[in-house]
Amino acid sequence: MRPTPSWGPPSPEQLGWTLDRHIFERQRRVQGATGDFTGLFQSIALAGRMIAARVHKAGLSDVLGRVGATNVQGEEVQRLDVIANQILVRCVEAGGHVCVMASEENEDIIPIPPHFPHGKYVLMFDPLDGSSNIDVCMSIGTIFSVHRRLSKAGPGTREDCLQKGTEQVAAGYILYGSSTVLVYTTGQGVHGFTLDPLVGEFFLSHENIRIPKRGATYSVNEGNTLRWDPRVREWVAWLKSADAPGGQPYGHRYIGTLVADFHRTLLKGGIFAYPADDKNPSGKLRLLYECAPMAFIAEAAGGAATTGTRRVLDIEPEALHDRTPLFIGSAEDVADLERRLA
Ligand code: P6P
Repeated sequence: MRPTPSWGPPSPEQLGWTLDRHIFERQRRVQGATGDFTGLFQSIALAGRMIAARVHKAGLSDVLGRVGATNVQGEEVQRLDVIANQILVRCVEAGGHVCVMASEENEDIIPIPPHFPHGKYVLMFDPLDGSSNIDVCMSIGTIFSVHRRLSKAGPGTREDCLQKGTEQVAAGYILYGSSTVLVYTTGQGVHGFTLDPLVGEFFLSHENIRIPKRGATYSVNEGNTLRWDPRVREWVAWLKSADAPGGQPYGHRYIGTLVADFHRTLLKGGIFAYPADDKNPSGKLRLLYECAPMAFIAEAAGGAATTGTRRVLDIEPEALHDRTPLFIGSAEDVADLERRLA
């Protein structure tokens, strides 16, 4: 064992505490684990590294693409979210860990090609959330949700995808920001890993994340104020007043990428909201691959997630692209909102 360096406890890198090692340790503790979940997670992490590499040179590929419909490599310049979608599908479909996938980019379910084995899991994802922010070099992210299949064998079905959020086996996101961070939970603890692009590995950087019981920041697109339910308008006005919890107005932060706004809320506390409005009466954000995975993470970190009147994880999905209003973050901040909308 190498001596602990005199300047302090060894960093995760020094301990080689990578995502792979973390997942293997978890597998060792799970009775009867087959390694299927570990394999799926490794495929997702590989896709995350490949997407990160493309996201962090997005402007360049766009410049290259300006010479015409194809870039200097002769590839057709595609939208980055289409590329991210293809990367995730290709990395996962061959592994034999899933029986079906669903994506924000695909109208219907994504079947596993018949020549690949069909596994026991279901993977749903938003391959590049916030992609409108790519052009202005703002943070974007990938969100994923894992369920166990309900069908017995063979190709997975749409019903395998339409499960309540409480049934998730795992949920997570990859934030492509000033650094690339992968955050995931299997329901017991929330852990964050930061990509070292030189090593090509995710290293444990945020062990057992707990969201503060209350924060001092709210995150919502105030441009929609006139379209909200009046009680939502009153709630936001209250947060901005001297009567706000703690006796001083909350700060306002809004990036416009759910993954980024949620990650800040998870680490610092406070509340993120995308309420229903008269343009989006069911809300804008999608249930299966945006709100349910974020709600699973928030609750595993000691926070909460509501539509305003009910727990997000209790919603029975009816269709792949169902939308829902979302208020998510510190337990006490969410409870304040629920009291106002009850
Ligand atoms: P608005 C990005 O387009 C997204 O789907 C989420 O990532 C984000 O939270 C929301 O929409 C932003 O929506 O209407 O404020 O631009």
